[in-house]
Amino acid sequence: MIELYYGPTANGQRATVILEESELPFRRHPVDLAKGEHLAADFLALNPVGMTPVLVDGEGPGGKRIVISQSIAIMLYVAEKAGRFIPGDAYRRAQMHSWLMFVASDIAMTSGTLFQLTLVGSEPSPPHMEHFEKRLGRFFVACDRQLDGREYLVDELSIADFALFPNVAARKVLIDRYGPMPNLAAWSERMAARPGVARGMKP
Ligand SMILES: N[C@@H](CCC(=O)N[C@@H](CS)C(=O)NCC(=O)O)C(=O)O
Repeated sequence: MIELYYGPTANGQRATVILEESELPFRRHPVDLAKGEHLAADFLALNPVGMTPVLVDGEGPGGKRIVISQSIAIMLYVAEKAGRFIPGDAYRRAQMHSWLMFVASDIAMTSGTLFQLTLVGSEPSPPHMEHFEKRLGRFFVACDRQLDGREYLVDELSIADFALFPNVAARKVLIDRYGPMPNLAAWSERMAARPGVARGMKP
């Protein structure tokens, strides 16, 4: 059985969305970040970095228990195990990896920085917030262009779409502020309408 330790954030949602969509059985273990549960000894034993999400599969490759952190690595693991959402075609697969890295290192990072700024000082600094919001807006415009004439980022539905969705859902306001982004807005509605995505987005 797969056990998932997660917080109700975009990183956690990436894991719950791919698990719900893959239809593999799993058990949810919410981790209360506000209470510091991610820094408790039992959680640090799973991930010494003290970050959610973490997936534990008692029946990993070769029947061995495996512990995986990093939301994108979790998505790749689950999709591979389920045999879904990873293009069979090498060209599309390479494109999917490119979008996954963009989500992980640029989109999620910038969105995470915006959240971190709200934790520093009594008021988030407006120039810093604006800088990172503009940057994220620019990244969303790139996604909108990629989706022009396509239903999904690499033409077929893949984990790149599931990886991106939680960040777009969390920062929807930027679509209008730095848009118009009609392709990204329509894609977002298509993604939100999927029952697996809807279940995965619930805390
Ligand atoms: N790159 C990591 C980021 C994980 C992450 O930032 N997790 C947050 C919750 S969204 C966390 O556990 N933060 C606790 C901390 O930074 O102390 C991933 O994709 O999983």
